[in-house]
Amino acid sequence: MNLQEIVTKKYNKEISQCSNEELYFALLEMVKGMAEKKESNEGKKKLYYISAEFLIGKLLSNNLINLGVYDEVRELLAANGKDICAVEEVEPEPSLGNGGLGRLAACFLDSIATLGLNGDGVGLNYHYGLFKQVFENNLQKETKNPWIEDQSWLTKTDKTYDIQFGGFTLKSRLYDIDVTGYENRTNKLHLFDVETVDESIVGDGINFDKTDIAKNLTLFLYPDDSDDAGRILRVYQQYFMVSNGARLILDEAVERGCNLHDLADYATIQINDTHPSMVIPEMIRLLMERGIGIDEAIEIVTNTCAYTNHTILAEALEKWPISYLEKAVPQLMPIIYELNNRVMKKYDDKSVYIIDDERRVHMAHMDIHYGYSVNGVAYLHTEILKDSELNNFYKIYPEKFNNKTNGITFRRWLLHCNKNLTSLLEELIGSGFKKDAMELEKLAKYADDDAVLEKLLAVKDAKKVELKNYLKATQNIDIDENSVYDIQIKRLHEYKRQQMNALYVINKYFEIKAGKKPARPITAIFGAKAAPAYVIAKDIIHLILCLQQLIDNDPEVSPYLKVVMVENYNVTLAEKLIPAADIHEQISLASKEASGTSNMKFMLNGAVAIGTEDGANVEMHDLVGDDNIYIFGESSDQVIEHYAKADYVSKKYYEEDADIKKAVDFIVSDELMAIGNRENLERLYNELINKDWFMTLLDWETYRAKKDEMLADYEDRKAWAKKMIINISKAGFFSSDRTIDQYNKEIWKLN
Ligand code: 26V
Repeated sequence: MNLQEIVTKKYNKEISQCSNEELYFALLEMVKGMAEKKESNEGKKKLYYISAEFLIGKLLSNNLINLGVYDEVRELLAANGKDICAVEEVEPEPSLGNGGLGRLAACFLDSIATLGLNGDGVGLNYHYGLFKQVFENNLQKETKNPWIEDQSWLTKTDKTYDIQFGGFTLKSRLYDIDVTGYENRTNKLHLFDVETVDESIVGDGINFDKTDIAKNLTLFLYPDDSDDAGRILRVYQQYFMVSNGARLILDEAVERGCNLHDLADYATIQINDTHPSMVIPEMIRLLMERGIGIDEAIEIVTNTCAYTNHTILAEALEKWPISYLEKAVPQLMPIIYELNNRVMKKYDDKSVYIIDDERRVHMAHMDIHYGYSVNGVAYLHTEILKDSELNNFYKIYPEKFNNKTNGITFRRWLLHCNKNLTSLLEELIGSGFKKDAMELEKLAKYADDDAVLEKLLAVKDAKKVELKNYLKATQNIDIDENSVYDIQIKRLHEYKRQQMNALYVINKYFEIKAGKKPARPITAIFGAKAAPAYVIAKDIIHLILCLQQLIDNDPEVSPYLKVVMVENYNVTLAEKLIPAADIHEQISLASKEASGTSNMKFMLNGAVAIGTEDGANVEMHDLVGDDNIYIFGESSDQVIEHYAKADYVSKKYYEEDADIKKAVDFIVSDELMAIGNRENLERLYNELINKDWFMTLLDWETYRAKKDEMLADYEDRKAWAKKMIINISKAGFFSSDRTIDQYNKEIWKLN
């Protein structure tokens, strides 16, 4: 049915008479109908991308683009006096992910469908997602983020399983979301839910009874893990996800003619970080239940599962106490013991055991021993895994280790979010880049073409005005479209060093006060959610919000400097912020950011990076050369050595550098105390001078010098536009189509 037919059937109205909401629901129905008609790949072997997070963002526009009807729909709406952007606004954004890892999973699904591969996603249907961030008194507060309406992208299926936990059983139900490929097939995102979930148990903010598993299992993604109850709930969630996933995989394989002994010819499972790692013992258990002996079951599963590592941060590598597993999933423990015994018999090295001396199960260790592939997510990250973090495993299984540098879908991060730039590119190099991102290289020939550079700057200016209007309309924030937009958007974490950027802002504030005005006003934009229990991260948000208020109210400084912390940073906001950025901040402590993916999105949209040699920045630097990226700071080797020698002392930097001292002291100044809370600001101040585990002060001086250099260079508009065009021309490598093609050729081998 076309849109008018649906509108007539649903509302008995003309398109022009419908509200934006009615049009949204009608389009939803239309898209679902179109997606259903697309065939899926019925190849013998199928990929299952299992992930606790799929940060899918709004789906309407993307689906319209991928189905090839976006322009047609936009025109039809316009002819009826309707604006497609206003209809898009109606769609709620699900927050089914924390950040990069979840967004990567969503980009991957898009590319898997676009490349026509036989592969689906498997995850959980969290009713309230992660959380919605609100600011109150310059502090982050968490509230629930409901997104499931009567009509939604979810399609209820009749697939249900009985999932057994220690002492009780829960009935699951599968919901599907269509994943439309760009002018290609449609795949599925399978999200499991529990029938007994009870939304009414959520009280204030995101508080709920963490022990009532039947009622709370799929309410939230990763609830606060600062206490035992929260952590055990994560185990329940993870087991629920993988037990359902494993049953679905077996059912589908059998339907396609698999006899279970040959499962690895029918299915491959990509384990996205360690959250789904229990799929290994669970699949072994299910195969044994179906009559396969343990040796063979282990072999089958090892040939089916592949693991992706997304971080080297020790605190993020999951190690579950046996006591948790005994309580939640006792049926897995005999298998986990057996897997560990086999490792102990073979290797005389405790560091590779699955169970440690403190009776904790190292999920990554299980993945590496009992999977056939281990990959990192950027060149440097994989090298660090091989050389240090997982070196003892690399020595045992060198053939399992491989790199798959992350990527992003250009459908969402160019075609959808930056139609102005897309049109300009089409005008210059044709539309081949939409299918083959490497064709962006053709742009390089325009790097010295003044007329093209002017047009590119005009596109950027238009997106800057759009952002200004959007922030005014949605958050009542005023920004100056003639200022430099300097943007840092990512989860709030000390290793990402938002605090270093904040100290730069403080330093600029002092310079302006002292009469040294920047050549052009600067707008420093931040967007970040902090984990609810991550105290210092919340203190950093507090500092940034206090700086925002202080500067806004200082007429001496505010014409030249503005700080903005956008509320509830999410995919939708990223789509507005990224096309408008002049400068993007990729300033993690070298070695700590596995890859980063916003760096790729900014690059594609013609922003220039200031960054450390970390994650995918390294590859970006190689691609664009020294002139088109601003690199500063100590190398990952130097940082790793500081940790090994324990020789970094932040106090030394604080005491020996007057500018650092002045900026850090300002955190506890009377001016800021008058706005903020003593407790938060003092804690952050003390952390920085007494601990600073992620070495903010180490790189601060080189960061400041590099950013000043960058801001000076920005004033040569033509030279800057050339940097923009070179960044765009080299961004093709970061298409997730390239990444997925490599996963398929080197790991999945789908036919
Ligand atoms: C998780 C946790 C959980 C406990 C508290 C601290 C903490 C810190 C970090 C994490 C990260 C988990 C894994 C993750 O999200 N990694 C991100 O994956 C992206 C996609 O590969 C990659 O671009 C980012 O660099 C990486 O941080």
